[in-house]
Amino acid sequence: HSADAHRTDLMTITRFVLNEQSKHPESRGDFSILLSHIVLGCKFVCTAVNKAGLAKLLGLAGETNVQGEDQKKLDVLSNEVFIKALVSSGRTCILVSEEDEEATFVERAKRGKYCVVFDPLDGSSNIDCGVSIGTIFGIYMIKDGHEPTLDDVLQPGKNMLAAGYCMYGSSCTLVLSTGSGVNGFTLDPSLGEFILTHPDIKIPKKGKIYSVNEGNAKNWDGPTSKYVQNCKYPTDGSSPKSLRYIGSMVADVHRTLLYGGIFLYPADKKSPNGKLRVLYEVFPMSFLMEQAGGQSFTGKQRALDLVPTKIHERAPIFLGSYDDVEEIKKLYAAEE
Ligand code: AHM
Ligand code: MG
Repeated sequence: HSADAHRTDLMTITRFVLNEQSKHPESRGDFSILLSHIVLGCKFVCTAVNKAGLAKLLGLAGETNVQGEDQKKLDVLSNEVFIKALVSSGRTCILVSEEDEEATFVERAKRGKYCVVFDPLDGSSNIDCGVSIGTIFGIYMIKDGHEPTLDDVLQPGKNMLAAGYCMYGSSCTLVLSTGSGVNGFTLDPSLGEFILTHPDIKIPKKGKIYSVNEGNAKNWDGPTSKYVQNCKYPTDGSSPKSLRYIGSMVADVHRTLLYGGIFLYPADKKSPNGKLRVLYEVFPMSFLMEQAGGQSFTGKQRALDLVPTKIHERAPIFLGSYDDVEEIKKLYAAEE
């Protein structure tokens, strides 16, 4: 009986990834080890996020703790935890974090073949009011036996080996793709393990929700304005779409993945490249969307085809249900 199996035959994320990797005899368990260090970072941040409100209540924020250290801001703390966990995994060579201006090159003794790009705590404006935030990550692999350089991470998103995010919401959910579909795992706090709860996620072909910061509407270009107008006043006899916008990419994308619809952070007159970062926001989310059967578009091209020239580069982004993204693609094509 399957419900029973669910309760007694627990598919942890480690077991799941080990199973997946066993299909590739060339992999020597390195990826599983790397992932277990990412998972550790996520668990730590989850605990820190859950305690954040309490810490403030007790008057700890901004004060010094027992060791005489200043209380670190949650995003700074999360970054340090991920950097240390990734370096100590012994499986990484280059790390790019939203929090650090420069990439981190791992010292030779601790070096491995993976490059990890990540945003340790995305959605920072939501931290102080307890709304969902998340960690986003993408993984590349360097070619064997060569000295790592920035070019190893300045690669199109389609070259990523794996991508995922962890959402610190009403529960802690980790969504992962290693290039053969998308799977979701929920942290069981009593076990301290991520358990497979959302196997083989597929995004609905068409959705009923659009998600965008409409406060920027006055600066949008023609196709974006037209698309959002169509969401509200459809001309084909269909019902208007609902608007949902949290302002946390992980939460907005997670809802889009499960319920369908479209998430957009378009270019505008003030930010011609939009706001979101190519390497550790646009690419991982686009990778997951495509793996779930959706699409991701920059207004000019398939997002995963983009070749970044700087590690903190930005790009406009339209991602979600296949049919909904198809519509915005047509509007941009008509522009040209
Ligand atoms: P952050 O990295 O400073 O947290 O900014 C990224 C966040 C995304 O999570 C979210 O999609 C977007 O910024 C929201 O931006 P805005 O407040 O302009 O709508
Ligand atoms: Mg961010």
